[in-house]
Amino acid sequence: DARFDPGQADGRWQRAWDEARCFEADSDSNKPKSYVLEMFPYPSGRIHIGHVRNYTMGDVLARYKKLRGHEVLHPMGWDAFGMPAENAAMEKGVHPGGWTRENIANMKAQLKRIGFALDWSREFATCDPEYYGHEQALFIALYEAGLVYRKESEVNWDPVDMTVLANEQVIDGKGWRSGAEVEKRKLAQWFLKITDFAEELLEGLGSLDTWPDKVRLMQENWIGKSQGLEFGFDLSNGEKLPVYTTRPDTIFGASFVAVAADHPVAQSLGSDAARDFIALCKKGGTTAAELETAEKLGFDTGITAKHPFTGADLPVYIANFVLMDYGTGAIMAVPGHDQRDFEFATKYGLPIPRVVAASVADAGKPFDGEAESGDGVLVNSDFLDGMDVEDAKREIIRRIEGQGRGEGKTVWRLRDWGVSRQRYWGTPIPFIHCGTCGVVPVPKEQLPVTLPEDVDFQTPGNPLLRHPTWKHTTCPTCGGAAERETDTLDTFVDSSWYFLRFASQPADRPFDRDEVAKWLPVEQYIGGVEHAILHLLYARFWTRALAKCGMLDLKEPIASLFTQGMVTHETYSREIDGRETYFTPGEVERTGDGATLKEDGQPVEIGRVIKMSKSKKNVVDPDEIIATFGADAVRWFMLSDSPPERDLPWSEAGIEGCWRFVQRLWRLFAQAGFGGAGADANVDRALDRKLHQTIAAVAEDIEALSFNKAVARIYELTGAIEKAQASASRSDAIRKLAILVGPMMPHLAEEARAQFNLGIGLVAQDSWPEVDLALLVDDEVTVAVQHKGKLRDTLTVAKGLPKEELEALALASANVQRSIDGAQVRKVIVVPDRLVNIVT
Ligand code: ANZ
Ligand code: ZN
Repeated sequence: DARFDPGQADGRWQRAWDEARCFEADSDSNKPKSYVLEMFPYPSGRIHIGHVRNYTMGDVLARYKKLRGHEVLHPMGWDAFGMPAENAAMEKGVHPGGWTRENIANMKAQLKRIGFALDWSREFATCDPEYYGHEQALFIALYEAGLVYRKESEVNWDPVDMTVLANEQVIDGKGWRSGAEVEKRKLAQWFLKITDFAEELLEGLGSLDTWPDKVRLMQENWIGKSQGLEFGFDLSNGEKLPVYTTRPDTIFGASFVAVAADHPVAQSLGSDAARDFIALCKKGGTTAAELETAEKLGFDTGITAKHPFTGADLPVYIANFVLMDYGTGAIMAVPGHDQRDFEFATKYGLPIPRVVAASVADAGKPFDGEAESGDGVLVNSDFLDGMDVEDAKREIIRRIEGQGRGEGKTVWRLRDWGVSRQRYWGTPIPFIHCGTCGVVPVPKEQLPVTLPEDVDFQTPGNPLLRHPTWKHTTCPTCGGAAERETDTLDTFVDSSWYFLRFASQPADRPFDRDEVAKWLPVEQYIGGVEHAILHLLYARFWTRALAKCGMLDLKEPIASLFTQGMVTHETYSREIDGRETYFTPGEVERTGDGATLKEDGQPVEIGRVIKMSKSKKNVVDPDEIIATFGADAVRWFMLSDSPPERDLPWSEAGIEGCWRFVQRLWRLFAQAGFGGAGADANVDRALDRKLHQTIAAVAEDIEALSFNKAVARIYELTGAIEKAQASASRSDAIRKLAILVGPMMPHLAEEARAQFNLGIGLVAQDSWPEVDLALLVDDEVTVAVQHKGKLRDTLTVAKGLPKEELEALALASANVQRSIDGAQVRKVIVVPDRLVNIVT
């Protein structure tokens, strides 16, 4: 055919790969193994363009590794539990399970249409009872290892919906759905002891040198190891108040002391005013970030604290920016050098002494509207004056320890992981509460504890708690009446071990340790940077925790991580009735540097180029563009132009260009049969060299995930082949080009091979072309060989080849031999890099 028709070809080859079971991974294979994984999607309903980019990258790598003779594991599944399914249930009256299954079916069909080389035989959804049953077994194993516990903890409580809210569901202190003022409540919650692994998780980052630096830094900050001092103030009421500081050097700059609203010192105050203030503090958000930005509020307790060196009486405040669960829940406040303290002191008219300055001469310099948290020398600090910050820290710690008043201490920002969710659509926490025996794990043979099907979402609260029968059971220990735990697990638990289950799927256990060892660690993990902290830290923690339980021989689950950029597009909007209304790219006509709405021809505003999102309508639908341009043009676009870690601006012109390139390649593939006439025309050394250099370079680029560079090289090679005269080299280059583009444009490659006889069998199961190393040398020269004053042959040789070798090559030439025709060679004149003249 004159044109490549993806409408025909795409489906044909997708079926052919399925039938040949091309992409099913064999754990018992002797080949080197490659585990290529992209973050599995949440089945929201449709694949979006960000998924397409993410999975295309992984797919190119997986297909390439297969061509390199690796046994490749490239699985796909569904992160299927979570809130959106329950929201759909509440809004549309559908069952979360049915909604989720339908979405999975749709999205799987979409992924298939893009031709991803996935091992669908290993597919699972985290909402499969089989999967979450194994998860329950793992949770119990961690419990038995002492890594799971229950504790009273504060939650966001929506008094109207009668439900616990996640932090993201609290908007300006109000429930996102009910709009009611959110309260803080104490509830018994399940926790995983990630803090036991804080040191390991921090140290382990050092070995992850192929992870992006920014991700490692984010995890480091999240774990937040700080070296400081804990010491006690003597209070005017006779009690001792321990505080924690990471800047003991600034102790002479402390002008007040502050405690959290939950602190015993605050709680013990009897006055109404104190109680009102504490209630006020409870209203705001609880996260450190919220506290950072919220207005600083304080309440003077009337108590004072004696400064350990100056003897001054410092006022003790309750302050809303002090957290109860960090350090000791109390601080020495140094307004000159801590911004939160600065804002507080400014508001309440407290002194702001300077104790650190650029030099001793600057001791009296006023502050410029904000705290100075930087380095310098100590001033106005008695025996510390003139010291640098580090020396002063050591000196204060030494003196405080000497007084027996406190000691140097390491404090971690990392908290234990609260995994309780008062929700239906999650993994039931496999425990039973018995009045006699307490909290008892569900016996292994009773797993999985499955979710009841008949649930009601029209009444607020947790459907599991309300269910008439589900929670009633008998105690596995004493046989008495008992109740099931009605909390379900945070969905981040589901994604903390799914990569193990992909590698090994025994029916009776979560995974097989030896089989996991064959595949893990994941050779290349690809996903969004939004998972830089939680998901990736939890996955690392689970791996270490399971290893500690003796279930795994693995420290780090992911050898190499790559975080891809987003797909972006400008936005189109217009103000209608005072509200910004957005339009899709399809509804808009671009006119030079402006844009109009197709419907009414009136201008619309062109907004910034931002991540594609439904709310801003700046989206393209993968199905639509695949229907128009075929999977390969879309895949090619996803890899072209932008480095993969950068954002990729979607453009109509760009995808059209990709479509044209697909057709251009098709026309070129059609020419593979034209070998060129005559022995002399058969070799095109320049093209050979270009081909082999490209084979080597594309391989390097794909291994480095520099897909845009690989794309550029393929454009170059294509141009070179098009320009070359017909020759055996040219035919060879065309055949090999079909393999080179195979990982990126797999349908085109297969269809061209089949139609134009470019090789045997499926491209997907072929081998990456061998590189002829001799052809990689770029500094080659063409040397003319003369006999009887006439040009008989040309030799392409490495520059600077010694005379004797040139002479030997020249005499070995078939053309030269024919010309000499048996005559006696009397003399050979060699001009290196240029000429060989043979005299007979
Ligand atoms: C005095 C000081 C002076 C502080 C100064 C900082 C700068 P990082 O380093 O992030 O761990 N802090 C201690 N416990 C707190 C709590 N429960 N709630 C809110 N803030 C608390 O932060 C440690 C610093 O945060 C500590 O060092 C303390 O303020 C404050 F120039 O003490 B600092
Ligand atoms: Zn019991």
